This record gives sequence, C-alpha cells and structure tokens, in this order.
Amino acid sequence: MENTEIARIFHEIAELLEMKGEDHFRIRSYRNAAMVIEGLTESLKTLYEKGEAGLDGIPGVGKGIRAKIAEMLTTGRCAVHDGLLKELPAGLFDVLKVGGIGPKKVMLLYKELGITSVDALRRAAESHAIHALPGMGEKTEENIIRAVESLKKVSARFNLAVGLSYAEGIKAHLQKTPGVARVEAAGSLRRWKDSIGDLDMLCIAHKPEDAIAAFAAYPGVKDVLSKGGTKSTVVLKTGLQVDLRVLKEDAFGAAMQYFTGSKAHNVALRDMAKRKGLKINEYGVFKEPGDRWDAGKTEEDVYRSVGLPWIPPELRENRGEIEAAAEGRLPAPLELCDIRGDLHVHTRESDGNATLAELSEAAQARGYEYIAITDHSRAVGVAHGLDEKRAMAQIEAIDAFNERLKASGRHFRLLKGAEVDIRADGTLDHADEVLSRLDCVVGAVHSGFNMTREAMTGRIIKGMESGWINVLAHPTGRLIGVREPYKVDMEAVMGAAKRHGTALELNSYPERLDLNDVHCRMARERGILVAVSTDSHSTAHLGNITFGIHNARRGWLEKNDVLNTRGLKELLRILKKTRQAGR
Ligand code: DGT
Ligand code: CA
Ligand code: CA
Repeated sequence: MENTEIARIFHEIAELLEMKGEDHFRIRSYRNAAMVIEGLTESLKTLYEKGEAGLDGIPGVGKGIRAKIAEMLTTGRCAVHDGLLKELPAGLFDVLKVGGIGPKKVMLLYKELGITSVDALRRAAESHAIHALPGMGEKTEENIIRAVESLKKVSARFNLAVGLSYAEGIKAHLQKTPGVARVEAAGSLRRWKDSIGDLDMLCIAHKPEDAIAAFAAYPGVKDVLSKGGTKSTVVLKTGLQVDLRVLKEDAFGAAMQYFTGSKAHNVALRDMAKRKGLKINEYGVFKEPGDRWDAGKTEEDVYRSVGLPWIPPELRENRGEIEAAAEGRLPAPLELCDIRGDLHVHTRESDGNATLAELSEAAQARGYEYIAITDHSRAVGVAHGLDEKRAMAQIEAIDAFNERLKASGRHFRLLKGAEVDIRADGTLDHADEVLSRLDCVVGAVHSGFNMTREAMTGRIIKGMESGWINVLAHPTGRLIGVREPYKVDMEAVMGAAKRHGTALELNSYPERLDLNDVHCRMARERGILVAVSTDSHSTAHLGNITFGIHNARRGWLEKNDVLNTRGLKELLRILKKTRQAGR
C-alpha cells in the first residue's frame, strides 16, 4: 500500500471515531499519524523493510499506529477500519462534508432518520423531517439545503492560479474603500499549496463595516453566506468561497500567522508556546499568568515570542520546520533571482506559439543566460511533434541563431534540446543521431497513463538508462483536479535518476506542479538535482516560474539543489557529464 492510501485510512478512522463520540485523544493520534505520513519523504514500505527500527524512527507516531501500518503493509487491510465500516456506512463521510454538519449531527441524522447520503439529507431537509430532532430547527433545514448546494459547486478544490487571481482582484477592490489600510491573503494560498479549498483574506480597516460592505459588493460575488461586524463569507460566481476578517493593526501579525496555517503547524506552534507559559491565538501572544498581551503586531513578533525566527509560509506544514527553525537550519528560500535560465520551452515548430527570436528576447528581458528549446518529438502527434528531419533543421536554425547572438555581443544562448517522448516500451522517440547533437534532452511520458505501476516504473527507468535524458519532465503526469498522477514507484525512479545523474523536473505550470512538494524534498534528500522549468508554450508562460519557485520552497529546495541556478558554463558541464556517465 502507498503512503497516501494508508494516510487516507487513518483519516477515515479518525472521522468514524469522531462520529461515534470516542475519546478525543485517540482521534487525534490517528489524525496526527495521517498528517505525518502525508509529509514523509520515504515510503512506509521501505521503512518497514528496514525492520522495526525503520518505522520506529517516524516522529510522533506511537506503537499502536505502527502496528497498524505494519498490518496494512503485510495484509493490505486494517481491521479497525474494517470494523468501523461495518458499524457505520461509508456514505456518512459525504454527509460530513456538508458545511455546518459536524460528526455529532451526522450521527444523529443517521440514527434517527437513516440518512447516509447527501441526497437523502437534502430530501429530508426539503420535506421538513429534520427540524423536530434535538438541537435542530427550521433554520437548520434551510442551512442544510443551502450548504448542500454550495457543496456541489465547491466540492472540487481550486487551482492555485485561479485563487491567486481572485485574491488580487479582491485586494484591489477593497483597497479602493476609504479607511482600508491593508489587505492580505492568508490560508493555503499564502502557503502556495498546489490547490486551495477556499480563500482567506485579512484586512485592516478604520471602519470594519465599510470593508465588510465593500467585500459583499465585489463584482465577482454570487452569494453572501454570512455578514457580521468584522467577518464575512461569500461565494464567488466561480464557486470559490472567500472568508474575510477585518482586524485591528495591533493583532494583524497574530491573525496572519493564525490564518495562514497550516492547522497542523499552528497546533505544533501553540504546543511549543504552552511549554513556555505562553498562549498564541489569532489575537496575539499572551503571557500567563493573567493572560497579559505580549505580542501580535507582526508575524516576526509572534515567532520571536517563542524563540523562533520567522518561518516562510511555504514551509508551514508541520513537516519539521519548527524544529529546523529552533535549530537554525531552515532552508534558505529559493529566489527568482537565483534562476539563470529555463530548460523546457516550446516554439511554434511543435505546439508553442512563439518563434526562437521572440523567446530569446523574452528570456533576455527576464535576465536569463539561456533557455533550452525543447519541442516535442513526433510520437506526440497532437502537438505536431518533430520528426528527425525537422529536428535536424531546427538544430541548424538554433546554431545559426546563436551565431547572430554572439556577433551582436549578447551574453545569451539558446540551447538545442527536445522533449523526447519515452515510448511505452521505454525507448526514446528520436534517433541517436539527433540526440547526440542536442545540449539538453528532456524526456517525458505522454501516453499510456493507465499502465501498471511496475510497467510505468520500468518504462521510465529504461528511458533514463538510455543515457540520453538530462531532465525527466513532469515525472508523475498529474493535472491537478483533472488527472491523477500515473502510478509510478517514485523511490525507484529516484534511484535511477541518482545512478544516471538525471535531473528531475519541477514543472511550473500551475496545473502540474510536478514534482510535488514532498517529491521535491525526496529529491533533495537523495542529492538529485531538480530543474525548475516552465514548459512554456508562449513568452508569457515564462512567468509561471513563480509557481515553480514557491513549490520548490514547499519542498525545502535551496539554490544549490536546482539545476538551472547554474551559470551557462557550469550547466553545460553538468549536462554533458550526465550523458557521459549514462553511456
Ligand atoms: P484550504 O482552504 O483547505 O486550502 O486550507 P487552509 O489552510 O487555507 O485552511 P482553512 O481555510 O480551513 O483555514 C485557514 C487557516 O486558519 C488554517 O490554515 C489554519 C487556521 N485554522 C483554521 N481552523 C483552525 C483550527 O481549528 N485550529 C487552528 N489552530 N487553526 C485553524
Ligand atoms: Ca483556505
Ligand atoms: Ca477558510
């Protein structure tokens, strides 16, 4: 079983126990285990195979949980989970997703009315079968109908880029309101998580009611779900939900810290504060005894109060960042100015829309020293992939282009490259005569996503074993919210990458972000270079590098872990070495 599968089962156990009203401590241990596992950079299977000591080394996971991990790895099942699912139908998980319905209510509705699905819940609310139950009323029924509707619309998480554009729009809108001093986005968006559930906005305003009124009047708003003195929740026409809180300047740092999350990071930080006799919440840091207000104006103040340096939002997932901060070994965040070029760019020869000259100008305007032109090979027919003849012609064209660049005294170079398809049998879609003339070969899978895990892993490794591939592009093939990653043994792929000196791509397209954060960290730990590339199909796409940089930070990558932070000379040396080592 995969880590994600095991984590999911632990999440479900926690939810089932919660519905049953079981001991809070027990529930928390399952939930905690699930989160720890989601952040692991090694597979549980590998750890388990190292013997007892392997699983013992996982921080924050107790003996009982370890036994269940071992059980799942050996039998593929979890008796506790199975037992709970016999008692409670799985449909209750869906009911739990309806806003305003907590585990206790789910249980009550199930016991009294036999409700096990969202549709049944809606029917019960519409036929007024719910208001007579204890703690419910006619208002509850109205809320349920509304919540079911909004659940249908927002059940999918939102693309980070979509969230970002709305956050900017709302910010600009609110800033036009007199008395509004500052507006910031917090939550998963500020952490640059690869998808966002909802948008969390914070604002400092002289008259909170004016800010709240302006928020409700934002042109993108479809529905105002709640509107209070200092907070409000709306649903946008796209279905994205947005929370706004209006705050006093003194508490803004504390609120930013709290609402940036993640929840797991906050829980760990508060535990640490408690041990120091402090209390942290969204209003500030308070000293015991007497709860005297101590800090809260800036986030730096909040972290300083517990003896920590400020932690970049991208790292706030409770994956060891608090310990690292305490020990002064937080990674130095990758910066845009560290990036010296882009190693995955398409022109109009395949499915891009720009010419060599246009791309060269745009890249130079960004201050780059190089970009690799990596058009598709012929197997990717929909992308008008290049056959050998066209590839050879492009190689000549790039050589000629570089001659002209040199003659005009520019310190910039187009690298000859290709995004060569790794065919289903693991062979490459360009002949050696073409590959040997390229500076930078990007290899990728473009078809047959439904292969078994073994077959896909073998296919990719065979591609790398050819010795031609410098960078393995979008290594899991995921399209966020559209297509799941294909099944592949990432540990084995990384093993091969390490052996052959192949870099792994972090594709910066906001729909891809592939490698994901955890995989980036795995690569770093294994000493595998990551190429943060844009896979641009137009000059504007070069700007997507920002998404890649923030995702790289989420994966703890530093400048040195990234291939395209190297200057041209050093880059060419590395690219060449990979080929020589492989062949
Ligand atoms: P999302 O919206 O699912 O992509 O993820 P977030 O992280 O934006 O989560 P959200 O919108 O539910 O809450 C925003 C932040 O507020 C979250 O990151 C941490 C904080 N927060 C929310 N609920 C709790 C809580 O129960 N305890 C603590 N300590 N913090 C919370
Ligand atoms: Ca959120
Ligand atoms: Ca929220």
